[in-house]
Amino acid sequence: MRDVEILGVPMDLGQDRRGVDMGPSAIRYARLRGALRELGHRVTDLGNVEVPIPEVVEEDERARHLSAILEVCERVAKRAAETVSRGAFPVFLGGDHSISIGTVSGAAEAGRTGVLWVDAHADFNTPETSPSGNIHGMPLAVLTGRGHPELVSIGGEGGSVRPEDVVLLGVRSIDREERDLLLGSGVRVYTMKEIDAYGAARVVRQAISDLAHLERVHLSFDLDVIDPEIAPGVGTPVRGGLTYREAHLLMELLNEAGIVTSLDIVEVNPILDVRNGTAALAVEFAASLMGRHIISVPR
Ligand code: Z70
Ligand code: MN
Ligand code: MN
Ligand code: MN
Repeated sequence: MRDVEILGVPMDLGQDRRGVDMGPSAIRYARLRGALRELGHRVTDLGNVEVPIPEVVEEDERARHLSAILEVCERVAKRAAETVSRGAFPVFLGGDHSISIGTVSGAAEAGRTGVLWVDAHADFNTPETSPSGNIHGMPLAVLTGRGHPELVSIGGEGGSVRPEDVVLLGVRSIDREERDLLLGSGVRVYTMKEIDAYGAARVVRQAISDLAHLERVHLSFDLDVIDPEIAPGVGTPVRGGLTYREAHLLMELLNEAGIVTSLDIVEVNPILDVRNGTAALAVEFAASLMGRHIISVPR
């Protein structure tokens, strides 16, 4: 049983498609709190952090909406640090993936923290390499100390996490210069190619052992890692993603390993979704991570 604290961050400033700001509502509507309570956890919903809408914030060419995102992430980091200092397990609801600059930085205040970044994208651009200027394509670079200095400074000097403590899983869309930066970084990368070639079980077990030296691991789960045929409610769908069964297996193996200490659920876009199915999937996966077993066979 864990103390779980839910915090919504309805931010859509990190990318161009409207709708991810409704992600926290969609995930709550899909009964996240009830699902976690049924597993025996004590769950508190802390509500949402206030986020300005794109209509009222300033643009910025190479890092769009920079100052507003910076300001929100600083507040999110504070809230995240409060939750982990209470010994609770935080679940952050996005919003686009730029929120993780705040969530991970705050969670990492509890001590050295690893990151499992599960995403179709690498999110390893900087304002110099980014083809879009969208900050949701930059958070993992920022967290490892690369990119806009003001964003990097949220996690203190050199970033919030060490590249050797970061594993990226499920990737299948990387920009050229982003790729060069990522390959030189020391971050471990398992693309869909490895999952197809070796199977999800083997790759996930390897990822878990890569992170086994850490007492704290943050799971940042971008719903666009799931195949868009079953998870259409995301801003940037990319074909060839994780199946329903692969994603559950990932969560079940993580649950078994017991290594995850904080969670983001990001990039759910209810406007593009079909009957809130993507948010419902997100809740199912969160429940698998937090202890749901369909059947448990004693060994
Ligand atoms: C692209 C960029 C991205 C999420 C799309 C896309 C990045 N590499 N990240 N969806 N979550 O614009 O930087
Ligand atoms: Mn704008
Ligand atoms: Mn992402
Ligand atoms: Mn993505």
